[in-house]
Amino acid sequence: QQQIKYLGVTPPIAINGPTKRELEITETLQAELERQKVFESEAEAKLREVVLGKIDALVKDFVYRASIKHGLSEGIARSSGGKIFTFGSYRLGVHGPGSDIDTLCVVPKHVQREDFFTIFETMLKAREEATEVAGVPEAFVPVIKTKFMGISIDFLFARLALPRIDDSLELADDNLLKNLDERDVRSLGGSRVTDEILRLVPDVNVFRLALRCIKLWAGRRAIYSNVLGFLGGVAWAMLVARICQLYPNEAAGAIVSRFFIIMYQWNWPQPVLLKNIEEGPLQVRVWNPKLYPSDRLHRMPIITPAYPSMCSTHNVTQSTQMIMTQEFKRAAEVVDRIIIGRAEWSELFAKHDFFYKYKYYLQVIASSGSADLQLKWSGTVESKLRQLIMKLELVPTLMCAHPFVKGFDQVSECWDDNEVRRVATGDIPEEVANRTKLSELPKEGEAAKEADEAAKEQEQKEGRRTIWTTTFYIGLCVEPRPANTTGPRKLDISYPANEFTQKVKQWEQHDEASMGIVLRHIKCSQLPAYVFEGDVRPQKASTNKR
Ligand code: 3AT
Ligand code: MN
Ligand code: MN
Repeated sequence: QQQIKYLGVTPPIAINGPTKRELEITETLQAELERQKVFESEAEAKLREVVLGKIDALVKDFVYRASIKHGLSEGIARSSGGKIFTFGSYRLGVHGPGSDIDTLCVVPKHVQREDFFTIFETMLKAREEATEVAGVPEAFVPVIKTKFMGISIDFLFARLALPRIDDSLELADDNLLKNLDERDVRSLGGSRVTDEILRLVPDVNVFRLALRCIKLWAGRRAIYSNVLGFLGGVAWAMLVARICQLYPNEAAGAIVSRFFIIMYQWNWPQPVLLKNIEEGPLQVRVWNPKLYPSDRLHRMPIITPAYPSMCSTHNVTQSTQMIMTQEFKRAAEVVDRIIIGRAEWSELFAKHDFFYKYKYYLQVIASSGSADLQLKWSGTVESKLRQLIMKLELVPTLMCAHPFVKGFDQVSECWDDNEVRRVATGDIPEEVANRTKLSELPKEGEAAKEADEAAKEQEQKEGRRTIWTTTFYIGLCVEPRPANTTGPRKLDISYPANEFTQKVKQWEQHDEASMGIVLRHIKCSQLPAYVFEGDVRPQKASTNKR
């Protein structure tokens, strides 16, 4: 008997094509996604191509100039090449209007990382199309962020151990990673993973439409965030890719339906793999729960397909896993109804109900006196929130600690220390509330510094201080009181709370005088109006009646 060829670590579940109904719901899905504005316009798509052409030329020019600077001859400098690769949502073909283009600049071995943050950054700044050029050389994955002709671009850099980089170069060969700096290996990772995902799906267009649906759904349901213990873009892409492998001839609407059913029933911690994990030429760790106890802690392992394979879902906790599982279930039920014509796709994309769901919430309030500082401080606090979640999960009466996917940034104008203290503890008096507004922090340091200049000027003129706060929310699900007992259910979270504040204060740039961190336990009725974003507040609960 002839063996069927297939992509993935197991044979497909079914190889049939779509039914008439499945084609219909795929069409209505496409239409709903258009209505929800997930696609860019044709003009924007063209503009992106123009931008990519220009930056490809710019990178080649950079390699030439850096080669000359390092003393190479004109001829060799000319033939040194240089090539850009894209990754992220643009490369996958699931980007929306306003998405950035994640771009990797690959250069030959004589061009240094330092050249990237000097020569290339200067060349970018000199271009009139480029606005907001900001290099972050010290990041774990160093990057230059820019806006070019209105399109955001993240530039990564990788130097290969090759004398020249031709346009025909591909990044799939693991041997390319030999003798590279760790940062170069990391920078290459994003591109290698996206390329591999696209190679491992049976039909790229089906994959794209299904993934767009899943991304929109996960965003609306507030479960799209790697940092806070849900899944990030790459993990969602790999899950959808796996379902595509299992139903290689299905239409996108059917893939979405199978996606929710299979993910709801998935036998975690069995990993989701797009191919078998491979060993490779480097002395680096590849995900392996048999070998590494820390890898056994991963609750929902979703493993990247390019060497060195890693777990993309390291941050998932008991609570976030539980919440995602509930969302898979809800979504599977909605899609079931869509299939039989009893619901519309728009219902799948209904907004989350996080602020209606719990009786108690924990506010985590990070504050400081400058936007530039607040950017880093709130980022530090956010990156440690999952450790708080894990500690809360150990509190016996707490069934679930549900982090909300984003913090709310506010600015307050304060007259005196007392007002500053009240703002930092989330206990804002009415008169200060009038001087407080929601205001997203600038995305990067330069813009933050400008905001700080303006604030300082105002302070000198009017005597009021500007205080930045970022408030994160954690929904607390408390075990119901056992029958035939009375009085409020005890919930003591002081231990995890103290431990958390101590942890974040260990940050090397923490300064007690200028940065605040406060945890505040509130009832749902105390939630500030801004969290409802214009929706109606829930009615006062009538639990005491009965
Ligand atoms: P958008 O459409 O751009 O919102 P995306 O999936 O392209 O969605 P990003 O541009 O934020 O999202 O990220 C693209 C990739 O870059 C995903 C991940 O491999 C990598 N990446 C993102 N943020 C970081 C980070 N802080 N550190 C390291 N890698 C990151
Ligand atoms: Mn992107
Ligand atoms: Mn990006």
